[in-house]
Amino acid sequence: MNFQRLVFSLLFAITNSFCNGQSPQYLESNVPPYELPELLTSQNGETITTSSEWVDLRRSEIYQQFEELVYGQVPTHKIQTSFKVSDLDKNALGGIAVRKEITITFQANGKQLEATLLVYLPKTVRGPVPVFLGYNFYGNHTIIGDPGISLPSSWLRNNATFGITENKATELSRGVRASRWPVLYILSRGYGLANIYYGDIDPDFDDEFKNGLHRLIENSPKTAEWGSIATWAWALSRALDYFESDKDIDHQKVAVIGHSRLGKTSLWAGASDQRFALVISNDSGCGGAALSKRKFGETVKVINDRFPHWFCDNFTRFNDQEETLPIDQHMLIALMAPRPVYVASASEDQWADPRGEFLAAREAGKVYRLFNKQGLLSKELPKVNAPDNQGAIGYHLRSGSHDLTYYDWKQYLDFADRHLRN
Ligand code: GTR
Repeated sequence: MNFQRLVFSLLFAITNSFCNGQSPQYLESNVPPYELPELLTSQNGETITTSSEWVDLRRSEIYQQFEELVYGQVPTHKIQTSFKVSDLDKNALGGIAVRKEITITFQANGKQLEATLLVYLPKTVRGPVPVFLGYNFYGNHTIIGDPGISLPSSWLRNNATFGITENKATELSRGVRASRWPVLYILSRGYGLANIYYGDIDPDFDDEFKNGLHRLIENSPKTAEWGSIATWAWALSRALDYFESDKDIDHQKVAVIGHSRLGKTSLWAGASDQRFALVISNDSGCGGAALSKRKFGETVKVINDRFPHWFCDNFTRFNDQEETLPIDQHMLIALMAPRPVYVASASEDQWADPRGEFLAAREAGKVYRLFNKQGLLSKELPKVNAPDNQGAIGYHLRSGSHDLTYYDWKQYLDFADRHLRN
């Protein structure tokens, strides 16, 4: 690890523990003894032995528990969604790509909200192309220095380094997050990339659900209703609705990807909407791929205290009570079965508990076996930069810090080639 990264990792750990008022647990020897809830035993004690028993019975039991206790149900109130291609450049990025912007309009109770879906498609590929779909943290214009991308008008988190002040997007931040989105590389591998700024859907701060999509619905969410993660996940499905109407996109080959809180989001989107053909969680940690019962790094109480708007209120019942959770995150990963799913961690990202992410991904393999699919091959946490990715579940522990890098993308594209190109 170079000196700068070491300092950054230490600062990150110190800031996190400082914010929490309690020090995070980073010692394997202090992980409490825990028992994972059984994937293959139904609530009335039946053992699940076939894929159809999983599909017909167990899957929905587990899904409902996550809905009620962790992420929250989508309110029954109907939100109308419509799409309009608001910008099209058939010669983008020096002529190698098609760039589209689709304005998504959400309407309910006479109010409306607009979000912009940015799509790049490679011109070298004929016919509908498979696409990676994900959210960005600072605006679509930050993913590549393309002057044609429109700036978001919604609230942004200030970041002086990125040229964002007064919570507004400026020209200065074009391309500042290009390292996370290697657009040219993705296109060169024959895939499209679709992106939405997550704040277009729900600005990421606790305002008691007065902004974003929540503003369209009169009442604030009930204890089992959606927090921001479920809201972001729901809107990813609306992007998928749009793909079904776009003949340039292969809507049956859409990989949903997210980093960190947006990795939690991609997992919940993949669990909620089985049209997603491949699901990728990059460094998602607590409330994502990491097992909660290990209480390693970020814990349920810490995440609920710091981000009260992310999960449904019921999740706070498990603050410092992880042992009473009737589910754990291996079950979330299992909800993807038999579709391919990839979980990635980073060696310096102990806050997200790499081992807990690996163990959850490995345990989910039990369900894949019902479908005659191989999960992870490794019994122990793989070494850094040695991916375990030959089965339908992929995992790697990248060297380095909490980030989405070219190395991660290379693994995802190779994995997608194996699963989406047949
Ligand atoms: C951290 C949070 C993590 C993760 C991360 C991120 O502060 O504790 O759960 O979501 O933010 O999204 O970058």
